[in-house]
Order: sequence, then C-alpha cells, then structure tokens
Amino acid sequence: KGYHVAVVGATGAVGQQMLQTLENRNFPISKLTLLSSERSAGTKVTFKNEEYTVQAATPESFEGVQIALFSAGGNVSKQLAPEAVKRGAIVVDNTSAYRMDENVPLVVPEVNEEALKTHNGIIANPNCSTIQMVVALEPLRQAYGLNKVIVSTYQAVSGAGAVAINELREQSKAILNGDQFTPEILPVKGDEKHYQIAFNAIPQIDKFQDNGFTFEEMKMINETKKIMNTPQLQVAATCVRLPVETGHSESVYIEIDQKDVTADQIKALLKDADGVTLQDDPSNQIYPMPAHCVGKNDVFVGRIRKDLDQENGFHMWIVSDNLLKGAAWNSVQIAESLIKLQLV
Ligand code: 11C
Repeated sequence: KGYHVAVVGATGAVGQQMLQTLENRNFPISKLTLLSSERSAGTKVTFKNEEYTVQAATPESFEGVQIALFSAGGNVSKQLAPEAVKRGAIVVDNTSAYRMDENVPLVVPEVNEEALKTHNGIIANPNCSTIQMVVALEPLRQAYGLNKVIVSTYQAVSGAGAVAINELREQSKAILNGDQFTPEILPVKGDEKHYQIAFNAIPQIDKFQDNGFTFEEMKMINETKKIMNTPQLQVAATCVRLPVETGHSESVYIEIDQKDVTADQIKALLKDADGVTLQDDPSNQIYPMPAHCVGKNDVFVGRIRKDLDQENGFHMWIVSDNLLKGAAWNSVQIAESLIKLQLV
C-alpha cells in the first residue's frame, strides 16, 4: 500500500533532502507530485531513478494528495496548506507559518508523537535548532524535571537556504583569491544590511523583534515550551551564524529540578535515548562536530559536565544535521508516525 505524496518546495535545500529521505526510508508512495514556486517550476528532479518535472503549486495541485510535505516558505504554506487540507491531504509544514497556532500540533516524534492525534489537517515541523535541542532535553526533563535552559547556537548557512550556501562558497573563494565581493544574502535575505559570512560569525539569525531577541531566538524559546508542554520553563537563546555549510551546533546550559544527579547519570540516560547518539569521551577527544554529523538522522550529544557552582546545573554540546533531523527527516518521521498511528 502506498500514499499519494506531494513535496512542495521540491527544488530547495530542504526539499531535496526530503526526496532523498523518502527514498532512503523506502516510504510507501503510490504517486509523487513535486511542486514549487512559479520561479522554480520546470526544474527536473530525479527520484528513485525516475525523472520528474516540478510543477508550479496551485490549489488544484493537491487533488488526490494524501500527504503533503511543505517547505517552500511561510507564505506558500499560508496560501496553500489550507487548500491541500480542503482537498483531503494531511499537511506536514516545515515553515514557521502555523507552529504557534494552538490548533496545530508542533511535533518532534521522540518527544510528543501523541500530539499528532489532535491534528486538524496541518502538523507543524519545528525550527531546526529547536528540534535537536528538545530531542536531547526531553529524556532529562522526564527523569529529573527541567526548569531552565540557556542556549547559544552555532548555526550552519544551509539553514538560510541554497542561496546562502552559495554565498558562503563564493565569498570564501573571493577572499582566498583576494577578489572583491558584496554580501547579498546573510544574515537575513530582505533585511537592510548584509554582512560577510566567510571567516566570520554573525550574531543575527532572522529579524530582530522589539524585545531585542531575534525571531530565530524567539522560535527556540516558544517552540521548546510548546513541544515539551512546559509553559513555565525558563528558556533563553542567542543564535549565531557560522561559516559552516551544514550541521547546527549548540552550547546548552540546563538546570534540572533534582540536585543529586551526576554527569554520568545524564550520559547513561542519553546513551539509550531515542534519536540520540552520545559522543562523550574527553580523554579520547570524542565530541560531536557538524562535519561528522552531515547525512545522519540522529542528534549527537557530548561535553556533558556538571556546573562548578550550581548543583543542579549541567552543560552540554548538541549537534545535528539541520537539513535532516532539523527539517527533512523530522517531517518524514512525522509522516511515518501518522501512518503508524493510523491517522492518514
Ligand atoms: C536557520 N533555523 O538556520 C533557520 C532555518 O523556521 O524553519 C529554519 C527556519 C524555520 O536559518
């Protein structure tokens, strides 16, 4: 048995990974519809050795579609996700359009798969930097209670799309060749100023809000509380873009409710946690790094240590492929959960 699946944004950095993931997982597909914005329509894409021509997405494109994976930007999702639902599809939306809508479950299967049962047609896939953090923190919350999270991110340019990957490559070449260049994309496409990303670190991801945090930081704060169902949890984030192509890293400080827990207990818990690979052996210089995580579905955790002053405080380093667990894999995983729970 297979499903009629649509991928919206099939030519983008995430869309390409979605197709690869559907192929790798041998996802049960009876028909595949590949859609994009007007601009990318006509592009040829290969899936399981078959060539498809990507079509411009319209409301009618969703006739007969059962599962629609959206990753073509918030505006496309706002316009077309309801149209897909109207035509009987379940939408897994990888944009921020519906994440904080109280009628839309925001799901990371390792954390809150059960929330899928409350869906009204649209399921939101969280922001990449949020997903990898909650996969690592949920087992700790369940075992010891969690009351504070302070995270600083070291995020890859692929989070800002294929154009940002291209900008990093071209800038790096220009700088090494001694050529002139003009930053045009990062930190935020469409914001007033653009800065060099090659050989640099930019403490701005997405636009600034009135409270001094960026939208990316607010996503980490609000989405974490919603996914873990912990409105009281204290969360603060600082999000920074680095000249890394793929793989977000995070330095995370947490305070748990219990006071007598050791770092070894936390390591033992995470070693067996769903979707987590523990890489924590300082004596052998073993810790997660983005270059080693690319192409892998898991969330990698290391550098786990107890705070020197705060009895219930712990530090850790969390790395994952932002295009996979942060986007494509989590979306496909949600679709697999929907099938498993007989919700499609
Ligand atoms: C970044 N986290 O790295 C962003 C990309 O809300 O799905 C993901 C944006 C989103 O730039």
